[in-house]
Amino acid sequence: MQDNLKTAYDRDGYVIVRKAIDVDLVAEAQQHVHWLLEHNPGVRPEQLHAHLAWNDPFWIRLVSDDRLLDVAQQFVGPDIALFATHYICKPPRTGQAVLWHQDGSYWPLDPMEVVTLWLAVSDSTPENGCMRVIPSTHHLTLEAVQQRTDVDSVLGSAMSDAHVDESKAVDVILKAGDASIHHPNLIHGSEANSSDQWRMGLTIRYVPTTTRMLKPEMAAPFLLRGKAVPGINTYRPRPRYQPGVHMPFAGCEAWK
Ligand SMILES: O=C(O)CCC(=O)C(=O)O
Repeated sequence: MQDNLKTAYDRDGYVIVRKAIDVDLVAEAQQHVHWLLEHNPGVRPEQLHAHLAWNDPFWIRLVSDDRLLDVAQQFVGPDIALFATHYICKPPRTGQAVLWHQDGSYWPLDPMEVVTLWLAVSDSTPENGCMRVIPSTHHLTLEAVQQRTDVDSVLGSAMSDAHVDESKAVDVILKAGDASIHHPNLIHGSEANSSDQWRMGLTIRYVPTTTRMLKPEMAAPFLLRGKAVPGINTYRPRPRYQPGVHMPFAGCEAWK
């Protein structure tokens, strides 16, 4: 595991981690996306999030994988909670864009100490709508977002174009199993999927347990490693695996 991630992150507001997880776990995550879509007809593949994770042992197993927590620990320290997690999966040809934004503009967190690990569940390329970032914009303050109805998009909102210098944008090109980490103030987004391939990504928002989640009903608060801080956050119990209810996965017996 790379242990010098913080230098690039502090400079650029993001950093790439190659081969964050192995091919078997990637395959299970891909299977999970299709399982979720089958069990939630009517939910767009860009919108698999929030309460869907609350009672899903594989989802919590994935976000609490030790390799991912070891990465997160470099940014948030040893006491780690999950704040939110969202599969943003763009189907071939119809997958929607994510308009330019800073994550922190949306988040009820106090303080805004949080890091996103974006896990590539498929290859992520300019053609299929990989994430695009504007390096070093994490030094900027958070700007308000406005509703946008002129274009189909995952968030339905964006920051004002006045704050975005798209000529400086960089494509975050990842292989399935790689991850990128980004800062809550970093300006980023992604294009629609114009290819014949799926683009699957899982956002995982890790916080130190000193960060208060002000709207837990909208979050996925799980204690993943280390200690909770008394009086800060109420964590959900880990979901138990029930055959026939949940997707089976390697090691699911230990989650019963
Ligand atoms: O998945 C994407 O294309 C964008 C991800 C994003 O906006 C985020 O992680 O905040």
